[in-house]
Amino acid sequence: MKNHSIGAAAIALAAFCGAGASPAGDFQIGNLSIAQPWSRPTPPVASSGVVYFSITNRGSRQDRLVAASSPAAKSAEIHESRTVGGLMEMRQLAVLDCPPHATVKIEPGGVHVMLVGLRGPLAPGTDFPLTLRFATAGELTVQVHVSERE
Ligand SMILES: [Cu+2]
Repeated sequence: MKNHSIGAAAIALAAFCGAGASPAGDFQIGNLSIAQPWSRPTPPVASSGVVYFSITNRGSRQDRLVAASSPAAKSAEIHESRTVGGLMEMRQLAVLDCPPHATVKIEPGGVHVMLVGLRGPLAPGTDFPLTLRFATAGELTVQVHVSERE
């Protein structure tokens, strides 16, 4: 009996975590795959954090990332870093295009999702949810893994 109920709970949890979470840290919605969302740990005083991942669009039509949000911060913005006159600056993007049959890499030095107004430090080894809203595919919540990379 006990094993039965544990099994049911595990299945329910898997269904809840939902829309195609795989052990590799990849998430699916519609024609889109979100691979390996990660974020750097932040010191206690930090008020912002940065999230990286990649979006693969296997479909034949363009989609676009239109919004992001996370309980880890007051807001989540799509930003682009670029060097202008020798200085690195960031600007906010209204949307991020995801062309058909292509992968958009959201990685250090380029486009990123900025967590503005962190509610607490991002601790190494932990995960937090990030909800991404796409114009066509809809809304998907991924788990962002906090780790040092590079
Ligand atoms: Cu930024």
